[in-house]
Amino acid sequence: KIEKTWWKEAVVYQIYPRSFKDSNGDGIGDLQGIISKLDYIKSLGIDVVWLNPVYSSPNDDNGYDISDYQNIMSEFGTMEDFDELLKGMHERGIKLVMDLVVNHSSDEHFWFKESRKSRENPYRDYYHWVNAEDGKPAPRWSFFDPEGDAWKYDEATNAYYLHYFSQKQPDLKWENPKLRHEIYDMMHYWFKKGIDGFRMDVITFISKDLSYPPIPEKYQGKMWDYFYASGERLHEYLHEMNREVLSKYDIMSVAEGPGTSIENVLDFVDADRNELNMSYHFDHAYLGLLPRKVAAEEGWKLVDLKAIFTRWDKALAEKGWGTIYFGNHDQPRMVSRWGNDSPEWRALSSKMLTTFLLSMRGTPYYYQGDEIGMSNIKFDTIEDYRDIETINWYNLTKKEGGDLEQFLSSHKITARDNGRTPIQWDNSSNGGFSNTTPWIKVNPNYETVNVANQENDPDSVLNYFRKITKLRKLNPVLIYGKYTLLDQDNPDTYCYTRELDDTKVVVMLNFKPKKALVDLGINISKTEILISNYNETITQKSNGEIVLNPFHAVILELN
Ligand code: TEU
Ligand code: CA
Repeated sequence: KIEKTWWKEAVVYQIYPRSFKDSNGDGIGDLQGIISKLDYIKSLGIDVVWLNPVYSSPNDDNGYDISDYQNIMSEFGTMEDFDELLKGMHERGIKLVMDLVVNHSSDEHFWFKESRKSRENPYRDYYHWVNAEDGKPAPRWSFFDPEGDAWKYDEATNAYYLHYFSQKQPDLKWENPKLRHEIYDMMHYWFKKGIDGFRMDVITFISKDLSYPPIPEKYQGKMWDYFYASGERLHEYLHEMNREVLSKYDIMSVAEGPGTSIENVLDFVDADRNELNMSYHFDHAYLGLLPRKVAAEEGWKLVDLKAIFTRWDKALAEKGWGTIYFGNHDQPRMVSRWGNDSPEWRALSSKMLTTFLLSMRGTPYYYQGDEIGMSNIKFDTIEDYRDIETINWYNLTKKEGGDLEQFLSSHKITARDNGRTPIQWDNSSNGGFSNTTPWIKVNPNYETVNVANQENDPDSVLNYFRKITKLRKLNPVLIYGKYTLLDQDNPDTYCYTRELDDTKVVVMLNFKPKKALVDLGINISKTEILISNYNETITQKSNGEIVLNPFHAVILELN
């Protein structure tokens, strides 16, 4: 029933260019830096690179505020560099997926500069404006502007414009067909250059109710995502985008889907709807956190994590296709959030988490640096932060006389900058990322956690990742196999089977730094170890219980 395609079989590796590799000594990662590492990227055994935005941008939100969709950000290089990068990837059999950021543009985009000039300007209707004399619209939540709301007063035309994110990220008005067709033309431009798909930034937010009603009671205080993602013309636009653009190329599309749920996900990814291929949700990302990650609560429980992934697998078991991720540029490092980043357990729990990501059903999205077990930098002062989200929320907390100590300590767990520190290539200064002071501090553990000292260590996190990407490719059961959760109430372990035709494997993961016992009704002597993060056989007690070591990860094939 599930149709086989390349993007279902792919492992996606996300590159955040600003922090990947600096080639010209300005402390900022760039395209030539990525080009210099293409053989390393190839060595990982991944199939697709998702590249965060590299378009012209004032970098108010590190490239998610685009001022020219068809030019390369000067800090990252030139269009010639881009063409060289794309060619270098394709020569190595690696596909390139770009970031499509069209819920909003930069306020420095030509369109917005025109739009704000006058109420009669031909570009006026490319954005959401409400004239002041009609009264300020009901407040909307702004992710990055907690002081105000998402409506910003603009003197020039005595009107308010809408920005769900920063004040420099005005929302585009998809209700205007002229705007939609400008976007489609831009997408064609990139597809004609040969890119292989788009990751679509907050694409769920693009449809708005132009009466701009107050946020309904049922959404108050919850994740605003669900309200912003409830626009009634959303699927009309996605279907049109598919008809006008996506359907014309052999490409993949993945929605970054705040506000998607197991109830509505098939509306986006059921192939029969001719909209998008995949989407990613946030149900686990906020597990144990207050809304918008502004503070960490009591933490999370493994049984809840297991329930979330099992629910999502069920929702996509017959139709559509899912994504599996822990890390990205908006998340803290996975080993700090879900594993244990102490020197004793960092490598082992990184391999355990990697085993999960590469043995689930759905395309894995794997974040740069997780393949060597990079961990949260845990900044002590606000001056070290670069992320507009953290800085603006800190300033609000300060203005309101809030607890700044608590703010900083919770952000050591949750802040996005934890995942944005430079890749640690070797133990030279700045971790080999740059020969000058980087735009953001390098994690001081670069002297021990780096690519160079893992390259030739057969037991390193890096070589474990290389092993398991290969294993996944050789075992379609890990890609297309039916997923069944086992032992669901076990608070310490996550065990499941994958079955395809007459092949059956069992995955056993211990999420804790202590031994665990699991009774899965499996006779170890009738199995073969496909991969394990311990170089030893599995112990099974006479009563059938299997002993898992701390942070043990093992995939067994049942004979
Ligand atoms: O993130 C969208 C999103 O859901 C954000 O609210 C994100 O979850 C939050 O900032 C995490 O604390 C996308 C991009 O991935 C993000 O980097 C951009 O900042 C944002 O859209 C605006 O473009
Ligand atoms: Ca640079």
